Amino acid sequence: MATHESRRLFARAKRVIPGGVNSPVRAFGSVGGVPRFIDRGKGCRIWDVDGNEYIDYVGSWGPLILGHANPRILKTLRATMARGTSFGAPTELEIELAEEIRRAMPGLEKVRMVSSGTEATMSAIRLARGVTGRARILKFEGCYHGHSDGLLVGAGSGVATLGIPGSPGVPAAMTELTVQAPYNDLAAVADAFAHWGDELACVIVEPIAGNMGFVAPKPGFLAGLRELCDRHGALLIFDEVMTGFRVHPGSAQALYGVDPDLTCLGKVVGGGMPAAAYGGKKKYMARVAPEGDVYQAGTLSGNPLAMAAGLETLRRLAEPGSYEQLGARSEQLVHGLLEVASECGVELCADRAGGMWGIYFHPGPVTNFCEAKKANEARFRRFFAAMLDEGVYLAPSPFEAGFVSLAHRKADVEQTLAAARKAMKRAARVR
Ligand code: HOZ
Repeated sequence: MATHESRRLFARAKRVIPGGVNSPVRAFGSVGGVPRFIDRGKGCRIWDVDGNEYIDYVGSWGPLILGHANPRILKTLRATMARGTSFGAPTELEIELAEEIRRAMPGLEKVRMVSSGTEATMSAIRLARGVTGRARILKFEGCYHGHSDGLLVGAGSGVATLGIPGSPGVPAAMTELTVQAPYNDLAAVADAFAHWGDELACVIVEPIAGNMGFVAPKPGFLAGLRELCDRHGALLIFDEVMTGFRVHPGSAQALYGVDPDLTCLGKVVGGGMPAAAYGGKKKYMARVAPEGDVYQAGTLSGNPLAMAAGLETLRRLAEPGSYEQLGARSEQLVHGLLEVASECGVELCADRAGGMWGIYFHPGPVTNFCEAKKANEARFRRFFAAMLDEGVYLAPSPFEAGFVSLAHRKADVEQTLAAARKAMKRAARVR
């Protein structure tokens, strides 16, 4: 496969951009090889600058649930753009998107738009601290909630991919306020509450962990968190940046029937443009400035292009059959990959929900970060590289979930599985 143009651009990028990329995991550091510079996308496919075609399971890391260059999104963007790109003043589109979110997720009685998932989680935590007057927070090992200081502890995603515990530049005083527990371990959370009880402002959790691969919550885990938070006067925050509108029409909170106090959204709600949001119960959201005293602001918050793309995406998703289709595709993929692995004598476990999925080269089950880290990384690297050669673009890290979109057809997944059959044979040679 020709990669000289990507190579050339990567070398050029490294001269002006740290590591040649604008987000660490894109550099292919843990999987090796040259990161593909993308020229264009259409539906479930992308083409790199060397003209190679790939079936894409990254989907811009989740936002592109309708696929690349979706005609409805492009049409609404063109129409919105013609009226101006940003005003720093309110527009009707912001209300429409907030209303659409509340319709689908009634727990978000009020919603504040921001521009990235990092901003959403950071702001929700500030709000939880403001509401409770407490400073400590509890997060789970391997969960990733963006790159704000207090959350870069035991984080998944790029931090796990780089294999680093945290980051220089984060003062110890910030992370001292972050208590950690293993994912899916209610007893550890109960212990943390026993120890820190009236100091914990909130528990923040990815209701399905997607930044250490794909880890589903055990039955009762999320409900148990709800109960512990209620008992100790802490707020429960669901970070649904990844799962929001991805795993169920009402997101993971509807899928598991657990009602958090605050929810963070991102990715899908921006429809491929930079938008994110946090919201929740009115009594808490009333504390957000200017209605309340907890400050948070942003020049491009509620940007009209991002609102228009998000709104059109949510409207398309609300049409009948969307989630059945996403579920059928991820099921076809995961089931097929397990079959291929078993044919090749490779230990693999896999799981999915809606349009989100993940695999581990591990006999399974994987229920937390410690287990996720035991998966065979060398085998993943081999599989990743072989899939790329076969024209399938997976996330370049074993610690990221995969995504299917409404543009992935049955035949695309069949083609992927044919590629996987060859790639798995190559992965099988790695011990
Ligand atoms: N943290 C993102 C995935 N969980 C990666 C973002 C990116 O590199 O674009």
